[in-house]
Amino acid sequence: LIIFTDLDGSLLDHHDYSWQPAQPWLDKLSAANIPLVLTTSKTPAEVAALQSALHLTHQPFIAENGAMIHLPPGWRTGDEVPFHINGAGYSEIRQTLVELRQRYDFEFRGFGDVTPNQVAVWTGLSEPEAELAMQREASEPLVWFGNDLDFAYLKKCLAREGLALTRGGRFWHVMAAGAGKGQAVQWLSERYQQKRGQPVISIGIGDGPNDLSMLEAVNYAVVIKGHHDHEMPLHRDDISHVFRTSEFGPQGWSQGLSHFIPVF
Ligand code: 2M8
Ligand code: MG
Ligand code: MG
Repeated sequence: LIIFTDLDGSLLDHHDYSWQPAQPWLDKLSAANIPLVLTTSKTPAEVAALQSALHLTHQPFIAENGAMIHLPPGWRTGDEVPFHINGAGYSEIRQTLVELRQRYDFEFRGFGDVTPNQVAVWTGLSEPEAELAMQREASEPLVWFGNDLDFAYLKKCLAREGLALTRGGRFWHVMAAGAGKGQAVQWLSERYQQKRGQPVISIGIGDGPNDLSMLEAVNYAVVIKGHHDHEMPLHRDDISHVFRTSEFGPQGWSQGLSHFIPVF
């Protein structure tokens, strides 16, 4: 068994980023040696900090919505690098966004346009935490201030450059088209399978539209009640494979695990 989990709004509370209500379940997973793979839109710098707070530093993780996969020592073969990057790097993404904005007057602000204080105000993170969130490697979160028509046009322009927009809890995220949490989960599941020499069963846990591809890529899906009104449609939406929680954040997270792993 492997568990892939989103952070904000799932393992972490949407507002204060706490995970206390999930602590009993975190302890059970670690006692049973069940890998918990953080699968998030956060940066590698943010995930590394959280991994050590959660005592998960020996695990691989998926950052920046699947654009970055980190393999810890012991997971790499030969001259393999610690990070796998899917698609365009950050400076390339920024350059494309800035050029498009100059040409069409698109109204958006990305993390690369603002100060750590502004990111702290947007997110509720502290300024030092905001600085970690601004260390982007392969995706750019942005706030859109324009109208729907212009947004649709931005989407089209980005698609021509091989980039796509996906929706997080607070921001739109620009990243390589085709990269995503689902693709990264699939890639990493295969690595686990190779390492163990047997098929693995996976549970995915997420609350937002950017989690849908991950929830499709796992065997069992926990859809956490979200602080948004987007529908969370899944292809195989039957009660034996998908559980939708009645609670938010880390409470819902625990509810989901208790549903699929009732023996603990
Ligand atoms: C950003 O991501 C969240 C996740 O859903 C969002 O879009 O609301 C990230 O880019 C991340 O780096 C940051 O920690 C987070 C803080 O709210 O916002
Ligand atoms: Mg989330
Ligand atoms: Mg997320």
